Amino acid sequence: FPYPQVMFTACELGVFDLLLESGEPLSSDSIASCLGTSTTGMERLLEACVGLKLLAVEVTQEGALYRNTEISNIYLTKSSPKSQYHMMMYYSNTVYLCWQHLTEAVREGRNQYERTFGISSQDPFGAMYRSEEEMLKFMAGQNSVWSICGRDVLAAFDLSSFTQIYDLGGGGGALARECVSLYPNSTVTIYDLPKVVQVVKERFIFPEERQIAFHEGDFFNDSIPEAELYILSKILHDWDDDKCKQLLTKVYKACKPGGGVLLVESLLNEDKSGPLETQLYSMNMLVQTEGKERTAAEYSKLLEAAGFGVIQVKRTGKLYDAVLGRK
Ligand code: ASE
Repeated sequence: FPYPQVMFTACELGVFDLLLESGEPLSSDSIASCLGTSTTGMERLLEACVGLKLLAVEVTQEGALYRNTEISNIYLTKSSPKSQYHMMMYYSNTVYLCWQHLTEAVREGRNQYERTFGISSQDPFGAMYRSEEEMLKFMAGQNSVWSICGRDVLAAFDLSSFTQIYDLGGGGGALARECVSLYPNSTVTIYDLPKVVQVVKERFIFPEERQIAFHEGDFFNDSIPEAELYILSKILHDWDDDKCKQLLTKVYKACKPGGGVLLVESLLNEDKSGPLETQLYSMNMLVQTEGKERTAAEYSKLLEAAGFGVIQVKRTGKLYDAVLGRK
């Protein structure tokens, strides 16, 4: 049964936000009337959320009263610093639509933008960024995961000797922000497509954040400036081996001697027996991109093919891991 849909719908309707703001348990009728939904639908949604332990219920003389659990307060309310609300909305309104065509994706071995949205899938990011609204949802969704594991991936290695850092495909900038906070002597330049950079400057990074700079470009077709460290966070998993080697070779040429590249990815076990989360991410890469999730050995091979020498791997125990290659 589609458990996540229950969580997505409760998020989208604002159930968790309302219960956080109210500060006291509420009845199903009052939640329905505050959120402008049917009572019969809301009652069942709340009961299912209790079953999923996203809400707690307390039965009083006036009837059932609902409140948030700790998990939903932390992750499912919009205003929490660790909110995953935007990721939920991206999954609910985009990712899950592509998954409707998983069977065809497996038959054909390619992403499902044409079937799902009626748009060409030649250029996956052209398709993913088909409107400014879609692009914003993706950027906000991608940002939210770094509130949970941004520190872990950046602290996996001591990066304090690198002061000039480029975050290639840095998107919404949340990882860049974590990076300058953890390494106060560093400057991080977010390198991304012009339309992404314009939006990140307007909506996500404030001008006061002086350690963060911007560079508009397409890393496959435009030049990559010289730097000491390049972060490629969830970039290689979007592309096939040829494109990955092409990009890494370009990064290697641009990289200062003694510099390096930090890959931030969700690593598969060497025998691909897990983790389940990563196996499912890899299926998601099939329906949405041209890439896949890989093992540490597979990433090491790609790095070596591009010229990188000493390669170190750190598993964080969270969703995303870190691989460092040195020039
Ligand atoms: C990408 C990351 C994601 C491209 C498409 C994507 C995510 C969802 N769709 O680089 C977020 C991370 N989730 C997964 C499944 O990797």
